[in-house]
Amino acid sequence: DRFEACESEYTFPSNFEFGVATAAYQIEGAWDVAGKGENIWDFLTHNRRELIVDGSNGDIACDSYHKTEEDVQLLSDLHVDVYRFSLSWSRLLPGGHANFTNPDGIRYYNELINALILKGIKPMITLFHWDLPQPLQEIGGWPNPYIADIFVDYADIAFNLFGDRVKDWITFNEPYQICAEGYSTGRLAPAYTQEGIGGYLCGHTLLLAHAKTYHLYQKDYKPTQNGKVGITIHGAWAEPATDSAEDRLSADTYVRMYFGWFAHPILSQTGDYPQIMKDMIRDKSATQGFSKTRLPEFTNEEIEMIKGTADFVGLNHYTSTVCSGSDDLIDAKPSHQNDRIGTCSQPPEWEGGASSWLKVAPWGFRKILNWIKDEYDNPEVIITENGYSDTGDLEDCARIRYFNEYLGALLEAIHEDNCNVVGYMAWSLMDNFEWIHGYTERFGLYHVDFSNPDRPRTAKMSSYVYRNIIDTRKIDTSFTVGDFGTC
Ligand code: PNW
Repeated sequence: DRFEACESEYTFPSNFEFGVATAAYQIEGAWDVAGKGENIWDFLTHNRRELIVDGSNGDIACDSYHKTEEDVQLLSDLHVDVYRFSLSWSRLLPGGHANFTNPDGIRYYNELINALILKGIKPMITLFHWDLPQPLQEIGGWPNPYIADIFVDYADIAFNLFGDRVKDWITFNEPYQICAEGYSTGRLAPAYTQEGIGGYLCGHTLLLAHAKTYHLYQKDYKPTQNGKVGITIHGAWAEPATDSAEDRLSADTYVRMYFGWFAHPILSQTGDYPQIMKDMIRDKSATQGFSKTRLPEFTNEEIEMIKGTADFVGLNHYTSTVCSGSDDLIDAKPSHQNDRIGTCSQPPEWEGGASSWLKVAPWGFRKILNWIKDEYDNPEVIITENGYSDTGDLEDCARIRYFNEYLGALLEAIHEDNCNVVGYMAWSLMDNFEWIHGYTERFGLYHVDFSNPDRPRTAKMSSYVYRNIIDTRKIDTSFTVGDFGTC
């Protein structure tokens, strides 16, 4: 059970890498400074303000664009080995295309990378964390297959500019969220609602863009730069409500059609989308009167081209869900939800964070890690995000408990189950713009005062707890910090 997990005497291996993660749009601000182009989050927050719960935007956010030295100092104070951040595509290539590179974007990321290296912190770059250049949206965004090669051009420029110093690359952050939320449910930019159609077209382009980028790196950069390229996939665990075959199938299908949508083509022996996903969408599409399946199909060459294109798999994990029920074709409108089997939800009694979807279930972390190990022959995994939201208290005891419990579950997965996890990034370095939830949900180890134009950062209690874990490689549930009370 979860309390046992945090009493763990296991330690993190000495070469295990700890870090924190952020994303450009959520922290940088400076949205139109020094030649930066407009992206889909600038556009959405400025033009569809009603979609953001507090009507806010990332125009200034944490103002990290102007605080390179200060933020690198925070990272140094935390004793992290790695800092995972994303590049703003529009800051580097204002129009999205490779024909014009913005010198100020190059300067800004060079200064950040150099400052990190000076402090002994390894930069890990996410090429795409949701902020597509608006001009590329205007030609259709990710459902347009031509965007794949435009992305590869952008990646090429980034490898070329920064790859001498950056050895850890992530192509995409959470393709499921980019596609299903951006083009199907409409909960993320560009907030399109082509349910059951747009998301699959988007996913198809992303997989091709990812694989082509991987091969570009192998061919042109790996021989001289010798880094690694991976992809970050969001993976919630789905637990069957009961032991019935029906509930187990419902939960299994959830994991395969969510995490597996992007993991299977890249990590499995056979490649391509998961069989159950192809079957479900083909059958439902036929019933719904479509002439062919709504899930695009890869050619055999494409299947081979995508297979094996990850030196590591990044896992973003926060929570779990419970699934039950059988396939129900009655009133099945096209949607990703209806393409799965049964329904999934989180029991109301589960303790939760400020984000409605974030319920605390550390045992699910261990289970998804074991599922990945068993399904894909124990690939190298880096936890690229894990964290807890509240409303911003400095004495953030619930966050501390969350980290202790989830890291305890991770220790068990490493030591008892042999899961090949080599690194862990906490989300997030500091409170930031939490997408459609604006500044109402806070994930930071550092507090940011968004009412102060200077955006001062203040260490929360959890930052000291996390530093102690990094220093000692152990979880100490009784760890306390001088100025704070006890949890
Ligand atoms: C991640 N879920 O998204 C993103 O990568 C971050 O940018 C974001 O700030 C962070 O989590 C916190 O929300 C998620 O459905 C998307 O469980 C979906 C889920 C969780 C996180």
